[in-house]
Amino acid sequence: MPGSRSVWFATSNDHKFEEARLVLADSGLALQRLGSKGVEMQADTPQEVAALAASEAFRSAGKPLFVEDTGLYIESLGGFPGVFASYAFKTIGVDGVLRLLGRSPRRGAEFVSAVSYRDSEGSADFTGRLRGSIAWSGRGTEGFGFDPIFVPEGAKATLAQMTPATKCQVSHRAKALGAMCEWLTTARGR
Ligand code: ITT
Repeated sequence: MPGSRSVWFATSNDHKFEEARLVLADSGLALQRLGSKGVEMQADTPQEVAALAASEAFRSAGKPLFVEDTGLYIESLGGFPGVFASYAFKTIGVDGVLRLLGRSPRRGAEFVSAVSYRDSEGSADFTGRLRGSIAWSGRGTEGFGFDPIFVPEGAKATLAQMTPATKCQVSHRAKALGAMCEWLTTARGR
C-alpha cells in the first residue's frame, strides 16, 4: 500500500506471523517481519516477557516493532505450563499435557497473549485472552502448538479444526493485535 506505515513483528514463529497478517490485513498498516524477537528473557508473565523482548528488539533494530508472547494456563495443573508454554510444547508436547490431565473432568484453560509495541515515540502494551478447555484427545490439522487440544468456550471444535480466519475471530492473539491496531490507527493517528 503506497504511503502506508510499516510495523515490524519480531517472531521466529511462521504461524504467529500469518495470524498477524490476517488481523492487520485491512488496517492500512504494512506488516513486515524481523526474524526473531531475540533472546527470550525469563519472567513470570507473558506481559513481562513481551515487554522485555520488545525493548531489547527496539534497542537493536531501531524500527517501529512489536513482539508477542503467549502463555497457556491449565487450571487443574495449577496454571502450568503458563509462561513455559514453549518449553512444555518442545518437551512433553500435546500428548504429555493430555497425559498429565488424564481423565480429570476439570479441563478449564486459558490462553493469554501479550503484545508489546515500541517505537521512537514510546511504547504500548496489549493483552488478549481466550478461555476454553482441554479436549480429551487431539483433533484437527490447522494452526500450531496446542491448537489440536484447545476448545474455545462456547465452541465444539478445537482451534486446529478451525480455518485460520475463524481462529482469528476468537483468538487471544487476534484480540491483543486488534487492540494494538486500533491504538496505532486511532490514538496514535496515521
Ligand atoms: P516467538 O519467536 O514469537 O517467541 P514462539 O513459538 O516461541 O515464537 P511463544 O513463546 O509466544 O512463541 O509461544 C509459546 C508456545 O505456546 C508456542 O511454541 C506454542 O507451542 C504455544 N502457542 C502459542 N500460541 C499458540 C496458539 O495460538 N495456539 C496454540 N498454541 C500456541
